[in-house]
Amino acid sequence: MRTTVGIIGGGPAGLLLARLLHRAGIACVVLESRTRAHAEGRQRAGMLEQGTVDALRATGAADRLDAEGLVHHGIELRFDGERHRLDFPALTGGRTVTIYAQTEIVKDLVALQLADGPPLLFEAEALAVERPQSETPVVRFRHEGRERTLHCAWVAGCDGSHGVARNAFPDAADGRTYAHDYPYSWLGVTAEVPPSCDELIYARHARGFALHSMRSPHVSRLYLQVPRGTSLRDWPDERIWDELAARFAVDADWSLRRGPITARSVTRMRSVVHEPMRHGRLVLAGDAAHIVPPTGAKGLNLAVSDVRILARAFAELHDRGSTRLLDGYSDLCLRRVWQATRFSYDMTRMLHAQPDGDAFDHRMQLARLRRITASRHAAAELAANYTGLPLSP
Ligand code: RFL
Ligand code: PHB
Repeated sequence: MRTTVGIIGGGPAGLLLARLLHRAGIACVVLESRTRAHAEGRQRAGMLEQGTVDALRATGAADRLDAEGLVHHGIELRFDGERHRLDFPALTGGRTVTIYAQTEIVKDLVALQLADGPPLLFEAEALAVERPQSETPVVRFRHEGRERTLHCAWVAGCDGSHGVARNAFPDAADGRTYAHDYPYSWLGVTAEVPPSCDELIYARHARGFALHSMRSPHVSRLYLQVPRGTSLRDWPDERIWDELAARFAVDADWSLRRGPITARSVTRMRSVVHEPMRHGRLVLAGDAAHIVPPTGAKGLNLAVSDVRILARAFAELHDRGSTRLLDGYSDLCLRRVWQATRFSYDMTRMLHAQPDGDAFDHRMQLARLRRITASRHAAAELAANYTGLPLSP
């Protein structure tokens, strides 16, 4: 097989890149290692920045998002038994965020691509990227029991945090991985029950962090901070609901609706940034290049902003024969990536109980939260980051 851009990974980054390239008249092929059902069913992100919504709209992939997405005008911070709302439009000059599940974005993009897009191969596992520094890189992959090759002009590694594209980068002195581990995980559940709130609740509690999110007016999505290494076996449904209720408890009249839990998982929390994001004719985008803890809701949004920049760079090469934007791709993305990494780190540290935390840590967290709820300036800074910084901050 031959193509212009070989895309490894059919997650949000790979699928959106394929859509953008297709619209720019650039040939590409997407290789996805898992089945269609698996790729479409992975429960993950839910909160989209305005720029992410705009990007999906611009590719014609937002009909269902526009009909079913829930536009949110703020979030609630809970601590010390108090509720504090941050009004995003008032703090940011009119910006909002949208709740629409990553599973649905993937379904919408897969449907479009299979209808009129470039080839998308499921159960096609990339094994290695060869000759990334030559003008003829090759992706070796396994499909239908056979080993095959995809000859490309460029390769985009959109294969997530466990992908293989990254392995083709040399361990050279100018390349580096920066990583930070947080000493806790998130236990996430989806429940068939209407949300107990209109907007997301981020709760700081001495027992640990809790987040109330949603997927639709009938489906809630909730998260609990749990110790690293936690097993789901130790968390029967009753215990999950009791713990959520304790952490969301407020002095005012409010109660948590309970319902059947339909999905559950435990996710490790970490920050990782690989530098640079390009090696020869191999470029990385999304989780393949960086991971953030979910507290700031930035992972999917970063993946989308990477591929928006990347698609523009490929279009400039295609239309004008210039590699100027591709040459600047890594630096431009990394500036934004580090801003999102900082924001996710700060949100995580401010809201989670430190397992070995002393009374001083606790007081510092409360002081940070009080500053945000007391100062319009501090609240505006959080709101600007949460709703999304400009494409090139
Ligand atoms: P993905 O989604 O991991 O997709 C990578 C794809 O590559 C495939 N693949 C391969 N294909 C071929 N050959 C190989 N060798 C391959 N190896 C892997 C995989 O099967 C997969 O289909 O990466 P991508 O596209 O970069 O997208 C990134 C996002 O998925 C991720 O950042 C977000 O889900 C993070 N995230 C959130 N982000 C937000 O912006 N807002 C949120 O509210 C939010 N909440 C979350 C989250 C992530 C979570 N977890 C589970 C980590 C909540 C959670 C709990
Ligand atoms: C989610 O709905 O899954 C979600 C929302 C906001 C976050 C993290 C996850 O910060």
